[in-house]
Amino acid sequence: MAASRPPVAVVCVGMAGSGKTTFMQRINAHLHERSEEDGSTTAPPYVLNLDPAVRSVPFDANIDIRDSVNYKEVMKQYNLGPNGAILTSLNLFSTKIDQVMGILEKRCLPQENVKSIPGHIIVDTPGQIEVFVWSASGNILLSSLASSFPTVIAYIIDTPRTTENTSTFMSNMLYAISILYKIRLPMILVFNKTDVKSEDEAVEWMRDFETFQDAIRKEESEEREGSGYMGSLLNSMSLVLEEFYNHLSVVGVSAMTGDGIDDFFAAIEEKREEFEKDYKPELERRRAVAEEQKSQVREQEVSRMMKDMQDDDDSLDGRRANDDDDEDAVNEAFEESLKARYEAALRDSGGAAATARTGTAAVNYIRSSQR
Ligand SMILES: Nc1nc2c(ncn2[C@@H]2O[C@H](COP(=O)(O)OP(=O)(O)OP(=O)(O)O)[C@@H](O)[C@H]2O)c(=O)[nH]1
Ligand SMILES: [Mg+2]
Repeated sequence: MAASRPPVAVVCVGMAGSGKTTFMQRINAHLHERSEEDGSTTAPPYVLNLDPAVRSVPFDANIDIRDSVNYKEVMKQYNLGPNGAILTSLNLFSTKIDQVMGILEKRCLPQENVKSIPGHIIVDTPGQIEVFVWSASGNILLSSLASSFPTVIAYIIDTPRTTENTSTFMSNMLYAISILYKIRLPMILVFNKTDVKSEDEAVEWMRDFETFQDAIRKEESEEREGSGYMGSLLNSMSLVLEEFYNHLSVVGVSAMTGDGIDDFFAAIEEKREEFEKDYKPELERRRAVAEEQKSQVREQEVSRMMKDMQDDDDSLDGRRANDDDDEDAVNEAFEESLKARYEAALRDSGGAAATARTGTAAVNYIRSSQR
């Protein structure tokens, strides 16, 4: 593998107990082996643990959220329950995202004088999936990763549990969709624990909705009298989901035995290309829109402030009735230059801090900078 291209970031998400951490351990071991085989070009993976509540991880993490945030202390200090403490820990960690990205970019992006870089960055996340996926900090972490590296979501599924019945299966698929649409990054469905139950049934349910509908009918005839509304909902959902399934890669693996891991990495390569082709331009478009919105807010801020100044001057100088044209022109030029300076000050201070300086405070700021 060429050392000149950036590694792909693989973020493992999935319901509690689906096997994320065991899967991380497996792919970590696999990639270490691979790097020993062709050691000269690809370094071992760079490993991140973002689960603050895990007691011990069965792999060496290069960056571990537990090194910077003490989950138990967060619980005590902020008087929080387990989920609140995980969320707060992630929030605290995400305030250091610049440092984290600095390290990642230094260690993982191609550089002169560095012989080999990792082919993959692998990331473990908390079992409280909603805390990670639906929080601002999760969003910050993922979008920062995706801004520097091709990023793929591995959605880990507990196959034996998920294929227990059609409604559990459908619930899990709907969850996967909600994550796909929320995160908007390429996703691989990883049917884990295939040493206990093969993924074949699940894959067939996805690929052929008639098979899924047969399974619903079978369940209904066996035990579910009176649950007709569920059956018809599941039936219609299976039709709707066909399109969604077409956009996903599906692999069956056993994190325990290592079965299917090569298929997983083949899917990662596919998704890396998809990221570059489809997702990256879209991400860049969204970033440009956000930047545009920010600069509009800045403009409005400046106009409002200039208006405030105008009002101040009008009330003070209302008595000076007949300003001549020359003076107007000078004032206009002066205001333009003030505006430019204020805009520059806003930009330099990153916007957020400076946007707080509104109204009179901003006027004072500019006036003091005139002296
Ligand atoms: N049989 C079998 N068991 C597995 C496999 N992968 C994980 N497990 C078991 O599933 C349980 C949960 O595994 P973890 O890796 O801790 O799952 P997790 O998703 O990280 O769990 P949380 O972090 O608590 O959400 C453990 O008992 C694992 O041994 C597998 O491929 N086959
Ligand atoms: Mg775990």
